[in-house]
Amino acid sequence: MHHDHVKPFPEGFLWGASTSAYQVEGAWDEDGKGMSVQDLTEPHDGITDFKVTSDHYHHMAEDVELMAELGLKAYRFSIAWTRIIPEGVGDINRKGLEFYGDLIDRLIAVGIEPVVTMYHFDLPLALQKQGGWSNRATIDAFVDYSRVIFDAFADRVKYWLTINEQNMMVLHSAVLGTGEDVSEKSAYQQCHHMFVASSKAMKLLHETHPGCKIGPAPNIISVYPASSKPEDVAAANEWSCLRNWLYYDAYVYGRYNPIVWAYFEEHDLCPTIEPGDLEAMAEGHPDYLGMNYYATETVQAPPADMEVTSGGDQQHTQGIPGMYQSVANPNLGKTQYGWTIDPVGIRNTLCETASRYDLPILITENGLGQHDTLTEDGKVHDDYRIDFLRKHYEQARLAINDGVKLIGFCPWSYIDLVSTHEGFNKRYGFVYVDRTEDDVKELKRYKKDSFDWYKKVIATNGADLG
Ligand code: BGP
Repeated sequence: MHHDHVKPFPEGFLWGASTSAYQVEGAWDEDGKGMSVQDLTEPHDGITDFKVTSDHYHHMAEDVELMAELGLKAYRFSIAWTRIIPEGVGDINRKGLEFYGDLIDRLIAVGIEPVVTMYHFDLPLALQKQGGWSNRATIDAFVDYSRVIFDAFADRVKYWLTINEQNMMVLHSAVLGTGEDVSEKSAYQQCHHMFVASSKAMKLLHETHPGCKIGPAPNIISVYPASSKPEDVAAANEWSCLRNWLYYDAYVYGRYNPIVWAYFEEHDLCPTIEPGDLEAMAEGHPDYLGMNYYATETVQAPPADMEVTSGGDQQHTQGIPGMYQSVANPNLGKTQYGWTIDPVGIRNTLCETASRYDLPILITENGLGQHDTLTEDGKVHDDYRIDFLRKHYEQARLAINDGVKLIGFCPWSYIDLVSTHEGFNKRYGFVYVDRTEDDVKELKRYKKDSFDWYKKVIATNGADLG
């Protein structure tokens, strides 16, 4: 809808930035940290592993100083489960608690709200060896881990996020390094266990720390029909149910989406549900919804002889025979890595989500992955990133005017880090880290042009997006 007078961003808006532990910290085997499934990744096809990354573990004080200079109001980071409980269950690693305690204290000292993701793609390897999320014991392990980190940090951390992109782990287990390319049937069983685990964690936090807020962080996007053909609209609706609403419906309403459940029945994918599981799901309620948004998808009804030759990645799928087929959207450009660029799509996605759930929403990720060039005088002229983010902020502000309770926006990423499967050269940060795929050099930090731009945006509470 058109707004004659566009209201500004609300006071207290959480101007943030995001990272995740395994992609930014490095120090993969230091100070008592156990191994996660990500630590199995080897360098391949000229792409680095996750052992050093941006070495935030050893540059944490410097990185927080730069955050303070940027003026961040919030910093979304994840806790590596294996730094806290190296084997996934059992002994607690005091040094891991100290590292995150120190980070949280430093953030608070400079007025930055910590937003903590409890688990971001880095399941402890010891749990994976016992079946990972296919094993119901992982539910209890996650709840025990939750109790440890709530007890340690919930006196200072108000905003929590349970599981990052559960939907992408279920749909793209191979790409996201979750250990194995699982069958669809077992992926949905794992998914069910994650629903129960995250619901129990939400309930636990509410019982033990009533002042805190907790929510999920799936990857949510509008799915457009390729045409006004009713069959294309049905394809878009069904894919959206399977990739988006299955997750928010389970987190918010504690139940399975009926369209998805029918798909499960049709394809013999129904998870085994033990007594008490649905009650647990119904008892965990998010206070807000995290949302990772990068790109929209456009789909049509699938041809009868449709073949799928690759699993795709977070923003790329070929389709599901009998449900939908992805097609290019002629109205949208693409990034260097083939993801569509759709700023209006963030407004569409926010409005669709708000009208379904009417909860506060925090954008937990959004950004542009692109090669950057460090000039001889130590600059990075990333006007393409500024343009990308500006357009998304403009649309987010319009979404607020449409009625969305948007409480903050945390672009991916605060600092350059290793992409999930496309290496270090796919950069997202406001801060450049000087290293290549195979040479970590000195990991010196440089402020990109987008750093100065974002600093001004934050200082004006979004009034100056220029
Ligand atoms: C999301 C993940 C992040 C992040 C981002 C960019 O799916 O939550 O961890 O990496 O996408 O994706 P990529 O690194 O594949 O470019």
